Amino acid sequence: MAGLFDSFRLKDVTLRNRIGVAPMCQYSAEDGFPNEWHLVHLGSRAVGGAGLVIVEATAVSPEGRISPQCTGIWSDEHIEPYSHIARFLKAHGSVPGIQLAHAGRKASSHRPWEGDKSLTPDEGAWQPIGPSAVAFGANLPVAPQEMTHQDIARVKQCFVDGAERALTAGMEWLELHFAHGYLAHSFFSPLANFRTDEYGGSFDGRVRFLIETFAAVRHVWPERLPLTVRLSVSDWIPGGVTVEESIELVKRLKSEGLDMIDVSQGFVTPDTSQVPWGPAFMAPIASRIRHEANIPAAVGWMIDKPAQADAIVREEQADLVLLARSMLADPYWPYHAAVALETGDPGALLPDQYRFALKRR
Ligand code: 8CM
Repeated sequence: MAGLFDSFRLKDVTLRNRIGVAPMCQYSAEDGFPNEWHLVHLGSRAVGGAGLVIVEATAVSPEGRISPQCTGIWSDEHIEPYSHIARFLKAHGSVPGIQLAHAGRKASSHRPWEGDKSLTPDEGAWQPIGPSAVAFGANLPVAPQEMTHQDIARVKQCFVDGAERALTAGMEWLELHFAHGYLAHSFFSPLANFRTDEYGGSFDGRVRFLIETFAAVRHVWPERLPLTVRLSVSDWIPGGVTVEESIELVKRLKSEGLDMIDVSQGFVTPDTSQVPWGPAFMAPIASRIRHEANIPAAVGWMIDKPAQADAIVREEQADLVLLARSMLADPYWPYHAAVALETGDPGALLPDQYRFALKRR
């Protein structure tokens, strides 16, 4: 039975342990270019011992950014700084991954610490797009423009181009962001998709954009490298996405070549009142999806204790834990977890520069 510090192989990629840095957002880029901040932020977590480091939600097109400061990969000029990051992560024992994203109707916003609300035209707002011309609401009151078939084809191609650039940059693990109310999730959810054409309505219609985008990316992303999807598997709102529907979607994605499902949840509307928050609350749901769709799974949310993360892996609820806040609080979370669990060789997670000094006597 595998534990948190056993290696994990998916396709031709082997992670040194079952701990990943979840894709987040640093809201610290200019014109989409990652910079020294991103290198140090991500690099520190590789030095801290993570098996997988996923670069933040990276926009496949300028209008797909959440904020003007989000990273992007919409031009060939973006490739070089990502290759720098990928090289460093790999040199320190982590597999370099990246999440490709389009914010849909949640685009054109201030950074969270600057108000977290829609930009105004004089602040440089742009027109968000989405499946239907219905706003997220609350802090994001701007209605998106309903996407035409031409828009849909263009954005799919942006995901494909982004995947090719990520590969050129040396990324070895690709995740598509189909969660948290951003573009793909807003196609999937009946709470955001009110289309009457073939991209809306029935389950088949609502998953069409996701399946087509995934299949197009799989076509260019090498078979030997993992391709995963982060999915909001429940909207926690009556009439929204359910776990049962998500299992059916995961099965269809699997038949298109999905290698792992990254189980997430919620945020397609501002109503979070029914989210069953609690320690590792998504782990039992990840377990159900992992078993019913028969596919490797990653899980996050409110996982901060080493024993809890280890139990999730040992009980086969998930193959990987993806940590966000815990990693922000402690870049050395994997090293500290190895010390706490007294498993393996914690020092082996550290670079030479630190290992010799921190050698446990
Ligand atoms: C950023 C902000 C909010 C989210 C996010 C991110 C980045 C990645 C992700 O989710 O998966 O919900």
